Amino acid sequence: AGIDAAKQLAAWTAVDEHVLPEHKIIGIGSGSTVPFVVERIVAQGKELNQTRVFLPTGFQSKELIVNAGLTLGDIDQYSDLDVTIDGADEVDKSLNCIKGGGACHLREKVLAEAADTFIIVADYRKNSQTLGTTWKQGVPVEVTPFAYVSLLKNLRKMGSETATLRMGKAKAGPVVTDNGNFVIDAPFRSTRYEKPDEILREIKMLTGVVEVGLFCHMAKAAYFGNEDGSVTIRL
Ligand code: DER
Repeated sequence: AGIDAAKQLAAWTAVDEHVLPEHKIIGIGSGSTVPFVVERIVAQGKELNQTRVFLPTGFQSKELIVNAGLTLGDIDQYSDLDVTIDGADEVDKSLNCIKGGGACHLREKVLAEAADTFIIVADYRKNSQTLGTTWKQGVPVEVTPFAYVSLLKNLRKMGSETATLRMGKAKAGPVVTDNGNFVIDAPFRSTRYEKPDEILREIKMLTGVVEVGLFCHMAKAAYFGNEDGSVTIRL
């Protein structure tokens, strides 16, 4: 099966097991796997979905919810979620994740934390023993634009010698997040990724950092769609 079939498989299996009729307040992540999550929830039927609200993790996620005819909820009103489902850029054996490939990790982490259950859905390319094995772009760090130069210096001093400001592809200048901030991608030597929560804490303490794309000890389960049409579930 191709990558998309693997994403769909992970998403459908996770929704079938973790988005049950009693779950009413649901966080929807960002990226190219979550559209399969939304399509599977829509398939649960209009009647059930009219009893639910769906909270987005950014512009793309909001569009997904609106275009699927699902009801948008605001986190200010629904601050306790039943379940949040999201993709990831890489997942290690302890379910620590690198997230932020889509520059949405600030709101993703807020909704992941606010949910009773946080579930990761991904294709087989994200299934690693240690972070940094397949994802080479580094740890995505959302930063306030005012501090990006000093942060590049401090991240390089911290051991990320090749930390770089994420530039737009179809846009001159840097990527700007849904929150009006910049993203620095900070690669580390592979041994550093063995203790992702140490990198997380060190980066988070740097002045000007808004949020770090390392989700440590947050996911309750990860669903990986495999090339052979099977699903790997890690708890
Ligand atoms: O930015 C993120 O963390 C998104 O969840 C994204 O990176 C997930 O990747 P995907 O497009 O492979 O689902």
